[in-house]
Amino acid sequence: MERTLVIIKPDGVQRGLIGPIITRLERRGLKIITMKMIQMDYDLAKRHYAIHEGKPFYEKLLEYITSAPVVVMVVEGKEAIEVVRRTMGATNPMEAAPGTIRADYSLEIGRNLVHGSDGAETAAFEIPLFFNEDEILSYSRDTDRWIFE
Ligand code: IDP
Ligand code: MG
Repeated sequence: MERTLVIIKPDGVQRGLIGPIITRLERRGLKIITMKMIQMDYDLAKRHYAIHEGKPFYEKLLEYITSAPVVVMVVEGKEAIEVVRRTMGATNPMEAAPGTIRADYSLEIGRNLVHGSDGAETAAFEIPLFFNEDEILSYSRDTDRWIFE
């Protein structure tokens, strides 16, 4: 089982899309193992998006992600990192495949609703930025055997 960090960004919360976005993840069979609503401060945003420092969109990205509350969660499943990325769709909603969260609910790259870790190393770096290990729950679901072979 793999873990990945998912953030419903400020536009997702403001637009009332927490439910629909979580539904997309849940109905695929992914398991939410911790979740909370926070407003990211500038320092946390800088650490989370450190990899993008110096890029033209960096300052606007920090402004966007800190502008209002976000919902942050850890999602678990087989190949959860790739599954979440594919469920979200391409970074630019214009290029995202129909049926993905970004394609179905958004239009612009700077308002693309969701974040998902892009690899195992990234997930291992990002999850502890938001959660202590004791906040992450370990539980089984009776449906797991109907989701995982
Ligand atoms: P990702 O969220 O699909 O992993 P990244 O390349 O890691 O995409 O970029 C992080 C976030 O920065 C994007 O989700 C998007 O909100 C924002 N972003 C990326 N590229 C641009 C851009 O060219 N213009 C404006 N915002 C961008
Ligand atoms: Mg990324």
